[in-house]
Amino acid sequence: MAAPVGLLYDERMCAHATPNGESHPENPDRLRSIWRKLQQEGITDRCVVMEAKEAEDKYIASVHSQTHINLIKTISSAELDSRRHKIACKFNSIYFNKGSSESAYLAAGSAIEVTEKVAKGELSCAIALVRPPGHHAEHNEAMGFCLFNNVAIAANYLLNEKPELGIRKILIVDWDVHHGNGTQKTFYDDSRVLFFSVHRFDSGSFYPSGGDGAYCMIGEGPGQGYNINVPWEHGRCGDADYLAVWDHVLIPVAESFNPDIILVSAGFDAAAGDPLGGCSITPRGYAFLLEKLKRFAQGKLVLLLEGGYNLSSIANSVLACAHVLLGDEGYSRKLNTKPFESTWRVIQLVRDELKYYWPVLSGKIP
Ligand code: 6DK
Ligand code: ZN
Repeated sequence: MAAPVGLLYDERMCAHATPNGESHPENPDRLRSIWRKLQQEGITDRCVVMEAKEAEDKYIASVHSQTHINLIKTISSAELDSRRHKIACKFNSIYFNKGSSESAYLAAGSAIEVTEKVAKGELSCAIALVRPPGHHAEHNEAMGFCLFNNVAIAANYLLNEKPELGIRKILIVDWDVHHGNGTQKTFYDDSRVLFFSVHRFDSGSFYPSGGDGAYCMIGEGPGQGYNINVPWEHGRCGDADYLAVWDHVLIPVAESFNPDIILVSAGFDAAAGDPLGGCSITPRGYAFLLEKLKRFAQGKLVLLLEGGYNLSSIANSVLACAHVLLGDEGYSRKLNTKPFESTWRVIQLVRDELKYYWPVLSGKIP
């Protein structure tokens, strides 16, 4: 019998919230709305439900500086919210309250926990509903609602701490609408981790603005060719655009790379209705994209929640992904909309940039 599907949810990760109750898109209701939906639809009964465990500092240290770890560790005991607020202002798009440290440690620990269980085969695949999100967090910096880089910590854990599990090559697929700058930096010169990100770029003006998400950022040293960015020049991209990127960039590269496990930085802010993303992926679209990843690495797939700010869009999108992981039929139907002309241009630029490293990308798009 196939190993079960894991689902991690822990109310303690709802403790991270704005200090004075100001509204913020990255709030605890995000997790709760997803969880409620999965309960209503009977998904929670069909999965192995897991609780979070705090990550140990030594594993977080594979990505973050000791200074950064100390800051996150002590931020919740900083005397007053006003003091935390002042510290948060030094960062870019960050808030802290008294629950922030514990939530950050639980999110990173959850990523490690589910990833290890999937790598071992105790779970066939898994979804970890974590927050705060992680993919913007850099070596020495919290930013973009992210405190610790959960996905990078989990990937390093497998590679550095668990060689006996035989995970030598990890594909990270970041479909959050924002570029995963922190993850990119962590593995920029590392050929064991292929980082693939598709995100809004808008000539470098879309968060996290700057040039890091450009298609010419392909990695360096031994990591050259192992960093792939697909930067949208505008919003409105949807199922057909993402599908074209999968068919003409990600899937051919994944076939050549042949990963031992796939970690998805699964933000749902490119979903239709998201207030920050401006894109239009449907739940069925997400299901279709995920289905295409299932045939790699013997189905060893881990979804780690990143962004996504429309409560019903994220709940319905995670639900569709859960159906795919559970092997339910009929959730990933091809949609017959067409990609934008600009999508083909971006895809061709990415293919030309990377064809030297991935010959399968040579030539014009069929
Ligand atoms: N700030 C993320 O989704 C985080 O990638 C995105 C961070 C965007 C910061 C800029 C921004 C707002 C917008 C509206 C209201 C308050 C702040 F890391 C992830 F969570 F995944 O749009
Ligand atoms: Zn995002």
